[in-house]
Amino acid sequence: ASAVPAQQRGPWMTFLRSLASSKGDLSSITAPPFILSGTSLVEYSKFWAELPDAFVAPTMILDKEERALAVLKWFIATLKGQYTSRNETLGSEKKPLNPFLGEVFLGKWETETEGTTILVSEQVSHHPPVTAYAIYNDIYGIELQGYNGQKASFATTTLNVRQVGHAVLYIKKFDEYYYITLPTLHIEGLFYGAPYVELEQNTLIQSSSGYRATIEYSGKGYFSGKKNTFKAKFYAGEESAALYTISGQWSGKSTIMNEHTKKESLFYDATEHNVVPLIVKPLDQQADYESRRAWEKVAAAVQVMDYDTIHVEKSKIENQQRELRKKEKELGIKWQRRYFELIEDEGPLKDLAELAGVEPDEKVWRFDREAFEHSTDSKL
Ligand code: 0T9
Repeated sequence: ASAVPAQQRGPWMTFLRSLASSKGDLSSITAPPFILSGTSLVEYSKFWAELPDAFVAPTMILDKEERALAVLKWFIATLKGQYTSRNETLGSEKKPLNPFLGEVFLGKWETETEGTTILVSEQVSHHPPVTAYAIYNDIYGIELQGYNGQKASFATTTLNVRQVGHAVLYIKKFDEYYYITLPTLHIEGLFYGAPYVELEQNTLIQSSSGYRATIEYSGKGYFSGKKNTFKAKFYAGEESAALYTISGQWSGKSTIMNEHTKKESLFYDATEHNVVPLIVKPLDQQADYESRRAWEKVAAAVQVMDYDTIHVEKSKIENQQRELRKKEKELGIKWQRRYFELIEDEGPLKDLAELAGVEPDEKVWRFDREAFEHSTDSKL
């Protein structure tokens, strides 16, 4: 049965055909209204810390092995929000709004135990699209930084999406880094108009303490016949025998097996965890380059599936951007990123990437916290 509304079946097939002939960048393809979301991709950075308790938990663990396991648990806990939340709230995966260069999304989580956790997300490149973000909690001394883009390719009925970029978690108290790679994914259910994400391949979490976790993903049927399954191996240093094996569903329950004692226990239950909503300033207090304010009219039109207004309002933003780029060219200047800078990857992260066996990016986007704190945007 198709989830495509009857009048949109033609446009949906046209859209699928343009997906098939597109060369990696999906952002510019127009999709029928029923599949559009009024949320910009720059917002998706929030999924890393919607569970502030899991985010800060590693900072309170003195034992480094236990701490690395807590980082793994937090990471597993983020997956449900990252990859299934549109299905849960909107009925299927939706096509996010394509962020413009310089678009920012800011917010904070306020919880009784964890205090304030801050999110700064910025679109730092438009062609190809790249979003950079920083999330930090000063009370617990933890910070996550990262950036990501996507390379897509279409094969028969699925859309394959490779993620570019990585995330780095830093724990101040132990001066410890965790280098996190991003999984590849594919979009299923496209033909029926009910797209959903399946993760594939793996994620690597390499700690500067030496601990390392590899997480392998699969969709329905590969490991267990259930969707969203994973199998993680947890290692100390260069050792080739895993200390623990963690497996199950990242959107449900997973268990941890101690490879030495062969004892098994519950690792994480995603169904018991409730996300803490991010607090975002009211629209009238936001700058015009802030995501929700900039896209306000488009988002409202998406809500009521008013295709003409979506088109008119989107074009306004796109034309504005074209004008900006033209001006920059005339003046021979480059767009100044607000809170991130592209730097040569020297220092501890390069070593960590090498330790993890991943090819380090030559240049990486890093948060300029001072620039952020000196701006009015830091008044959240
Ligand atoms: C980083 C995440 C990412 C962004 C999204 C592929 C995708 C854009 C990128 C990778 C986040 O940390 C995690 C989750 C979901 C990813 C999105 C799923 C998706 O479908 C979109 C792409 C661009 C589309 O919208 C494809 C067209 C559409 C018809 C499918 C709904």
